[in-house]
Amino acid sequence: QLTGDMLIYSRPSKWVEKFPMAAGSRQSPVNIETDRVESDHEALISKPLRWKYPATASRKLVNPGYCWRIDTDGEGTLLSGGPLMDDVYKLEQYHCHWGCSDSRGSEHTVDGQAFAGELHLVHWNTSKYKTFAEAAKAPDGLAVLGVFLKVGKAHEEMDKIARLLPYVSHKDDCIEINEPIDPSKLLPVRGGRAGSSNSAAQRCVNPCMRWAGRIIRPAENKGSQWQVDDNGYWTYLGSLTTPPCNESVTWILFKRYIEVSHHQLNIFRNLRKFPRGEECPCHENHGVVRDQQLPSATATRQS
Ligand code: BO1
Ligand code: ZN
Repeated sequence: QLTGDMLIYSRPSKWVEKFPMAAGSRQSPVNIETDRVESDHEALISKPLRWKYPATASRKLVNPGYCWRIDTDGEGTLLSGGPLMDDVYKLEQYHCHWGCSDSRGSEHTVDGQAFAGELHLVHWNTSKYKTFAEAAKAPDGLAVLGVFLKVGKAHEEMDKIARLLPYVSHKDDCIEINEPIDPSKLLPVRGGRAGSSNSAAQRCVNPCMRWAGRIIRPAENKGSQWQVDDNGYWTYLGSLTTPPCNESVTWILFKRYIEVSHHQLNIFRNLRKFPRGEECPCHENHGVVRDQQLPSATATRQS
């Protein structure tokens, strides 16, 4: 009998017993087939995606036993536009998924390829709901911004987190964050890119999966100005990737990846799954691509 957090390490087929939603029709993660996504310029470009994350919003670093997670106070944070239209979402927390080797670790895959990790920035819709818990039950309640991690050079902002992880080495460890950690510095900058196909050549097959051509981000050193970014993101309606698997997430996955070092990933892998006394490391914590029950499903099974 699997209980509590250990359920997270089991298979989705096991989750269903306790969380019927895990058998739903918009489960995440999915494989993104880059030549079968819909180019929805009109709808998505009319409301460019934009975000604002004051570094002071990152309050606590937590080891819940299956990842590292930074809880924010949400103050001054904002995600809006793109598939979210005019609704304003606030950042609740961000956390990371990784694998036991550098060749796996992301939850979503791109044309069947996994990345070394995947960062998730979890937001909730403050325009429509009063609390995160209430939003988590609604089909348009949550928005998760996903960033693929590739092994390369060490990431400066990620290093601030990596340096703090020894203080939360065991499950249920938690520390207050005193130095500013800026989540917007964890988002991709010019250079890397998830997927190899020419985005202009993409066509519509999966009605659930869309491609957007434009993102707007705050210009560097110019707080109030927005900058256009043509590399874009993939977006689709999905779910939390772990129990309770709520089908409440608008997923927004950046096409471009960020680089982290092998050493930084090893620091993640060294986090412990259990409270002090038991020393089982969290070598991997990524979910696998889920069966999709869409009318024209493009998601593929992964064993
Ligand atoms: S993820 O971003 O899809 N990997 C994801 C998965 C689970 C959660 C957040 C993001 N969190 C869960 C909490 C539960 C809570 C639920 C929704 O969100 O761990 O405590 O019940 O309410
Ligand atoms: Zn996640």
